[in-house]
Amino acid sequence: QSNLGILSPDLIELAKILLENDQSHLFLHWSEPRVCDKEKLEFLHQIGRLNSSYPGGLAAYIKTAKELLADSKIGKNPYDGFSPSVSSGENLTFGDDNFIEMEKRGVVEARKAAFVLVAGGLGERLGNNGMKVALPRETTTGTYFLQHYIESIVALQEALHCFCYTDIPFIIMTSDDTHLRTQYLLELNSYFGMKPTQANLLKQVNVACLDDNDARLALDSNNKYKIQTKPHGHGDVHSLLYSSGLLDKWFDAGLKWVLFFQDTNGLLFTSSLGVSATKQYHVNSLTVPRKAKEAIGGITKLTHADGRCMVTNVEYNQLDPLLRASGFPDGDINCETGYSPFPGIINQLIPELGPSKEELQKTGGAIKEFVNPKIASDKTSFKSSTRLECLMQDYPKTLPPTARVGFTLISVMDIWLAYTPVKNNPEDAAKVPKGNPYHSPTSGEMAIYRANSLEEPVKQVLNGQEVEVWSRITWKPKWGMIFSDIKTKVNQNCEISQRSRMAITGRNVFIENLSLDGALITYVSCDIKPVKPGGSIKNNGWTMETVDYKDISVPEEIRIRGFRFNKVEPLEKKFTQPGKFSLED
Ligand code: UGB
Repeated sequence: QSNLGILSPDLIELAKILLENDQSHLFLHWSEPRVCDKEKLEFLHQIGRLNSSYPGGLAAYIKTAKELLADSKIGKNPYDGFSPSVSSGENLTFGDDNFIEMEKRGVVEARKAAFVLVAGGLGERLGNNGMKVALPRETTTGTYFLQHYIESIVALQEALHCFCYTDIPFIIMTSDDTHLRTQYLLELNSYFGMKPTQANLLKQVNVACLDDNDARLALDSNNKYKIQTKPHGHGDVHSLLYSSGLLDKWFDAGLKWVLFFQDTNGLLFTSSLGVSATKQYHVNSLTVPRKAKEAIGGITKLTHADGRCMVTNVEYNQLDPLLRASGFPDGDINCETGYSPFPGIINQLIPELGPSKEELQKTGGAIKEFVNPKIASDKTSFKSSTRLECLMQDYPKTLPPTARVGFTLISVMDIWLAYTPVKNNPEDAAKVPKGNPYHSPTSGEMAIYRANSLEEPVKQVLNGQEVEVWSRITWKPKWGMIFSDIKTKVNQNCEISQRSRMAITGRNVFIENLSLDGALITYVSCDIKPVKPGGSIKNNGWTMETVDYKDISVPEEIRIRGFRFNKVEPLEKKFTQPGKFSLED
């Protein structure tokens, strides 16, 4: 009865469904016909979008919300009836024969893999003004996280060129917060050397917010013809891959693995992919030794009184209470290794494509959700609206007991390569209990140098965090991605002092008999034949100067680290010909 035009019958039907699902409050305030018609039309289109982007539509969303909110109201533990225990997986020791074998196998398997980066979060805990994949991974070369991931995939593809008939697919899940910025970063930098057709963005959309325990959808306080929305979490990546048809497309193209990773981790996947293939895991998680109560989820075997059993992530805030309630009065504590017996999840997940495609078909791409309302002092209303959320690592929770779910636990040494996330702002990082990782821009960059160096470090306090400062050695992924390759590229007679800085860019650079005390940057314009630099180099190099994170005269991406480099006297060497070179004066 208005000027709403010809409305699609689907939208009218959807409005009826909402009324049937206790959502009449969405329409009660509607003005008489022909007033605010534009707003009403926008509202109907918004509910149409919210309906079509959620597996099972808004009716399913409201139903699940009612169930989860009822459980949360009575304080029901999602793990009720389950007993936690430590599961077994594949433990790898960095650099030993098994590790080397798994890495080599992983590289070969990578020709059948698609890479998926979840990058929809803005990183509220870090509190910087941009998105995290656009931050430099380290400031010696200034390589962005996204650039590093792309260069790693391209390097892998080039190494596999005789086996790879098609490009390795790379998907980035973005959100309203990060989509345009990601697109811009890629376009501005010519996709960092990847074909634009190879990197594709999938945007996750927010879900409707909930106002109360009856799962009434929340209206925007400034616009009564708009539903409030919030992010649904990184678990959306599974439904997006499923609904976009990519899983089918990849399966038909002969791919076997999907490799999920997140925005500021190292991309250390080769060994775990080797383990997936060897052990025929349907799902494999790359895990790291985890300090008790560290703010990362733990891989846990959960056995129910009724016989059900699963190996899955238990979030850090739930693991400790679950253990205490299950006969472990001390909760989550370090064992004799100095780490919790529950390996830490770092959101690097490898599902086997075929079984995962079948499973997601059953759920329409949906994975288990949770709700976390902040209850007001009257003990019934919410402090602010809430919404359902889901985590990508909760995918195994809906798998049948027959699924082979495993994990690959890497050694302490590998943590520096695999898990150096940049999550905490300097102030919060400085408050992290002694001995636990800071997970800050400072510790993230230092960990890269730690992984690449041998010379003894010096200790330094930067932005209130005591860190080890190692020689600043970095290289491009095409120079070396796996341990056995890197080992062949540096001979035994090399020494690089703690104050030094070195960056290697070319693929076929073999460092021989090099003694460096200063700074050396090598560029190679001929990448086919070997270039062998060596000799004894001493110069004033690059100095490191402390910076306070509060000093806004310094660019944000620098001051959040607490240091910056000054190029005093570096040796920059460009090799245009193959051969042996002495870099001595
Ligand atoms: N992300 C999205 O793409 N979309 C979203 O809606 C939200 C995030 P956080 P979180 O491995 O370090 C997880 O916020 O969720 C992306 C695990 O829960 O950094 O607090 C975002 O861009 C935890 O078990 O992590 O914690 C980023 O790339 C633990 O293991 C990624 O999702 C921890 O990660 C993760 O987002 C970890």
